[in-house]
Amino acid sequence: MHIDVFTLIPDTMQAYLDASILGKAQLAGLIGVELHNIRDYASDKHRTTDDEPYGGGGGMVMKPEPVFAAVESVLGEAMGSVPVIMLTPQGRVFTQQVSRELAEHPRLALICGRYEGIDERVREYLATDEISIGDYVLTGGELPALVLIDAVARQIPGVLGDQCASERDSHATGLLEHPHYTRPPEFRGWQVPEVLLSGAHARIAAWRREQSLLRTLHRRPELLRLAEITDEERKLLDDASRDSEGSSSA
Ligand code: 4GT
Repeated sequence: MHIDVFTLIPDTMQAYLDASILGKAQLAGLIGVELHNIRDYASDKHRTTDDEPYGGGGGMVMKPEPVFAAVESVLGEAMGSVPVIMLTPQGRVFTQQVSRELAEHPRLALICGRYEGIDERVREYLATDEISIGDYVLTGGELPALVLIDAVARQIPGVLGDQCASERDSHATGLLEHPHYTRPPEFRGWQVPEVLLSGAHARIAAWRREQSLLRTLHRRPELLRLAEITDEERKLLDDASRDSEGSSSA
């Protein structure tokens, strides 16, 4: 998977991309992330990338020419076959499902806005997709781009040490994850659940599944509509909802 990122502040993204799992994935050739400074594609002598909004109202808007020049020059012949994704609060909301869809592509291009945003013609005539990471406003699209890259990269086989790790995750199953524990077995008087120390693999799997189901019921019940649940599990959840009616312990 190759990802081209277009931004005015490439340096801010480099450290995160080069650390830990993403850094190793790049060294292993499993992903390649190239950061392109939009300012390098501004053609006037001051290399201007922003200007005042038509119609007034204050703030600055990113000019279209350097963004078009950057994306067209980097993608070249690949224009038209590579998704050009703008990160914007107005885009479709990023989910595990969207990250799985994007991970199918061999190459992606990401455009990060700053200031008040980017000239509308970039959205209309250059971008092929618009993605938001959630309903809040940030100072730029760089953090959303990193979020997208991180979520997509960890679906690529080999990026996580454990081949199946990304399939067990919260949300991958449609449910929240079970709790995790490690040594010591007692910390400040707080015990690790006995079943996890038992070595009984089937009991452990059953306990984890039940914890996942109950956590999802209590914290994110709306997720249960789409989750794959057996009839027996459905009954467990119905009983649990009935038991907790009026109370609130999660
Ligand atoms: C939030 C998101 C995003 C911003 C999000 C253009 C100028 C947009 C600043 C940018 N804020 N981008 N992608 N929720 N801010 O994904």
